[in-house]
Amino acid sequence: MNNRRNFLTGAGAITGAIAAASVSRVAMAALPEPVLQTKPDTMAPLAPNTGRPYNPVVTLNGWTLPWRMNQGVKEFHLVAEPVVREMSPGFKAHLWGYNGQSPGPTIEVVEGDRVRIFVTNKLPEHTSIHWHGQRLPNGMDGVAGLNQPAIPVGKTFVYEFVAKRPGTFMYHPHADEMTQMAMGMMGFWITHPKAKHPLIDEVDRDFVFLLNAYDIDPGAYTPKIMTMLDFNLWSWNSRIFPGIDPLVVRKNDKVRIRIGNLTMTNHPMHLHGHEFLVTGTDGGPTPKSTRWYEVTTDVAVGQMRQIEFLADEEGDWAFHCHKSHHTMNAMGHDVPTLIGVDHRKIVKDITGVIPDYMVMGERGMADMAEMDMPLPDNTAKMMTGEGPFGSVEMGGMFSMVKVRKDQKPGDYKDPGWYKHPAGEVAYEWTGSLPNPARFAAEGGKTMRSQNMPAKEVEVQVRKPMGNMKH
Ligand SMILES: [Cu+2]
Repeated sequence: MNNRRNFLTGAGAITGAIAAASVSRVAMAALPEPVLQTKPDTMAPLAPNTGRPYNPVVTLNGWTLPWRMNQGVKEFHLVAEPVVREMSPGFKAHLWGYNGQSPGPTIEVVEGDRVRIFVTNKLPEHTSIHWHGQRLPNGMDGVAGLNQPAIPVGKTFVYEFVAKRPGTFMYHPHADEMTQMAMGMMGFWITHPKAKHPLIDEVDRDFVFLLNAYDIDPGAYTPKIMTMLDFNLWSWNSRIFPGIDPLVVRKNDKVRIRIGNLTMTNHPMHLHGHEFLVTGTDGGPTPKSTRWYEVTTDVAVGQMRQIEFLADEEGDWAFHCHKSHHTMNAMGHDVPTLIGVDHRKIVKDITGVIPDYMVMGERGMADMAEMDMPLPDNTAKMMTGEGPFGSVEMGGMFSMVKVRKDQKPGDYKDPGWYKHPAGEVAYEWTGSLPNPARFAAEGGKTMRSQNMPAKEVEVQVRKPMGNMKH
């Protein structure tokens, strides 16, 4: 019997002798116990207690996978399986992921580490894992059919390679990719530098999260997998605001945030109150000469961006995708918005006949945040974040960087809302409001038009239009 084949046919078939003969010169006793995590909380950084030291990352609403050292090899065990992910409090989705969660746990290693990852397939169909961005032997790249046979249901495969270059990477299936990624199968991989690196600064806080998206009908539990662009849940690490934890930092901390995009569209990520540098991409750290300060950086499909800034302004600073449709949650009501149309008189009559009938805010969409409209069970409310001054009117890809001078080093606990110093909050003007003079004199124009239209034209913007599934 072919030893390698035998080794690859599953956990039951593995013995130390066969493994040693077929896959590696390093003897392998047994599979490492898979570690599972079912809570969606942000776990404390996992300080390495074996192997070489490094400064661990913090996975937003996620965790880092523990490993075991086996004769100098870092061994991890990923289990691909159906999971239930709480996407925000009270809203659970039936996804696929790894080790009890979607996304899977973050894997952290050090440049030069020899890594062995056992992947057990508990999905109802075959799978594989592609180690997005890594330098590795071709047969370890994880494209089913091209680099390896797909991992059949119930079987365990082994990937083994040296983490050659430091940087931020992702992992995801490369077998029935459309389905499996739409169902939430993905995770982060960090390779820390082995020594001081001229382009990689030491930071006080190092956050990671993936941008992902789902199309789950209101009241349903399972994502629709055929959707290409019209997703209705825009998430970070399969969480939507207000279910996304804040990024808590101490004033004057040097902060790094690593963002990977495994959705089908780009996301301009925007930070308030600070300027950042893009210090890394999929290809590793960026040369210093290419760095300039920004407040928004676009993360394209399949890309990773690493941003860094000095958190020297106290406060609760918004951090979000700048596509406004991506900071909303599910809208399953196929009703056009009619801003400016007063429906009050007729709505009462219609709801008597059609209980679900709803008019989308004739004064804009802000009503939606306050209106406690009846929703099917297990539906994420559209814009529900509640701040210290009322509704934040945000959902989806939104969180905050909370900068506090009294936050302890290494403490990630939410400090609550920022207490603004007296006189530092925008306030209502209660004096008189003079009319701008030019309106009366010049009809609102600083220069007269030469050719005025014969009839006055006035347009109304209807926004958003049509099918509101965002
Ligand atoms: Cu976006």
